[in-house]
Amino acid sequence: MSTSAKFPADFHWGYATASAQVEGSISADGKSPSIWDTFSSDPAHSEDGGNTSTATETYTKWQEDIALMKSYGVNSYRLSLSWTRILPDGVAGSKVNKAGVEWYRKVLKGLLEAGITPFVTLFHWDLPQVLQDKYLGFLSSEIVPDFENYARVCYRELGDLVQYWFTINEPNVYSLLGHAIGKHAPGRSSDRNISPQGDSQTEPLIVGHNLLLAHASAVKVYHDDFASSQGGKIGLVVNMLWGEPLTDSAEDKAATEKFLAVYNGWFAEPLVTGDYPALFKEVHGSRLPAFTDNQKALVKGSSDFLAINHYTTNMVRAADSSAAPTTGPLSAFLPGIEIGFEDKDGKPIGPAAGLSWVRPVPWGFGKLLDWAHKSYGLDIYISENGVVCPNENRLSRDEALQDDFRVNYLSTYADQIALKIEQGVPVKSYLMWAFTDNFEWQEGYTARFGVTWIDYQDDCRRYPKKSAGYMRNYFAARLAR
Ligand code: PNW
Repeated sequence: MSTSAKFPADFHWGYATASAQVEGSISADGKSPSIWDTFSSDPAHSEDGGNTSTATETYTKWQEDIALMKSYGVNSYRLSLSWTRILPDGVAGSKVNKAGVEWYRKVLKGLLEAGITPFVTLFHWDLPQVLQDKYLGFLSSEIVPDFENYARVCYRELGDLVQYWFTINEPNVYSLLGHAIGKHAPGRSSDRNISPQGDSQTEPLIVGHNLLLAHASAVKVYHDDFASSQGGKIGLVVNMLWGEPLTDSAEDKAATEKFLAVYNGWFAEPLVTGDYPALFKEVHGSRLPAFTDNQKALVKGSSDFLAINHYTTNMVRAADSSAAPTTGPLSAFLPGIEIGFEDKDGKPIGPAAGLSWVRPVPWGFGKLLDWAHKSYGLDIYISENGVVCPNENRLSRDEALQDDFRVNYLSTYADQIALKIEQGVPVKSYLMWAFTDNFEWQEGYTARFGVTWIDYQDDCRRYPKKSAGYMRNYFAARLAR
C-alpha cells in the first residue's frame, strides 16, 4: 500500500439496493406476490401511497444501471434476490422458476463483466405471500426448512457467480417493524389501531428466533455442500446503532449496555456464542424462546463475518422502568430507557437530516466499529450506510443533485472506516445505501437515499447526484492499487 492509500487494494466499496425497493415488474415472468407487494398495495401503508409495482424499474433497466455503476467507479454492488421470482410457490420441493433464475444470472454476469463484485442477499424482507398465508411466515418454525430449501436453490442456480452471500437483512428491523410497531409488512402489532392481530411483546422474539434458525440452517447448507466447490463466504446482516450514555452516571451507563445488548446483540451475539446475550434474556424473561443444545451448536459460528448496516447514534439515558423510547424501532419493546439526539447540555449530536430517525454522527460509527470488533472478533462488512438530505424530496431536481449533506455524511463515515482499519479493525467493505433513490418502505418514495436521483414522473430516468462523483474521486484517491 502506498503511504497515501487509506484502504487496501482488496477493499470492497460501492452501493446497495434490495429487490422489493428497486425491481418493479412484480408479476413479470412468473413472479408471485411477496408480503411487500401485498402490504404496499394498500395506500394507507405508506407516506405517499407508493407501492412496489414499478419501483425504479430495475427489472427492465438493469443494463443501464450496471453501466451507470461502472461510471461511478465502484468495485462492488449489493443486491437482493426476490424469493417469489425464484420459487413462486415458496415451499420446499416446489418448482424453480427458470425465468426468474435467468434474470438474476444475466444481472450477475453483467456485473462481473463490468468488474463489479456482487454481494447477494437471499432475504431482504420480501417473503412469499403464500408462506405468510400458510403459516404466518417467520412466526412459524415451518419457515426454517422452506428457507433452507430456497437458499439451496439459490446456491445451486447462482452460486457459481457469487463469492459473498448475505442470508437475511436486518432480522432486528424485520422483527420489530413488522411484528411490534406494525409499520412494515406483515404489519402486526399490539396496537389495535394499526393491526387486528399481533402481540408486540412476544411476536418479535418468536420471529427473531426463527430468523436466526433459518439463517443458521442456510449457512450450514452452504458450508456443507457448496463452500468447497464455490469458494464463497456467507453471513448475517445486522442493523446496529451506536448508543452513548447521556451522562457518566452508573444508571445511564447500564441503560446504554442494555440498549446495545438488546438492539445490536440480539442477533450478533448468538452468531459467536450460540445464545442470546445475558442482558437480552434478562429483559425478556420467559417470553424469549430458548435454543436447544442442537440449535445452539447450529447457530454458533454460523457467520463467516459480521455484516453491519449502520445509520446513526443515539444518546441513551435510564428512565422509569415503564417508559419506552417513543421513536425508533425499539419503541414499545425496551422499557427503562430513553433515547435521543441531544447531549446532556441539550446540544444536538448531529444536524437534522431528511428523516427523523437518522442524524450524522460519524464519531459514533467509529465507536461502534471498535465495539463490534471487541465484542465479536469477526471480519466486518459494512453492508449499508447512508442518509436523506434535509427536505430532499421537496427540492427541485437541480437542487437535489447538489447533495452536499450526503457528501459530507458519506465521506466522514468512510473516513472513520479508514481510521479504524489503520487501528487494526478488520473492516472489509463499505456498501452505501443506496445506489438510486427507491421505495423506502413505509416512507414510500418520499425518502430519497440514493446517490442517483430518480425522476418518478419521467420513466424513472436516472441522474447522478454530486455524491456519486464525490465518492468516485474519494476512493480513486485512497484505494491502494
Ligand atoms: C434499512 N429504523 O432499513 C434497510 O435495510 C433498507 O432496506 C432501508 O431502505 C434502509 O435501511 C434505509 O431505511 C431500516 O427505523 C429501516 O431504525 C428502518 C430503520 C432502520 C433501518
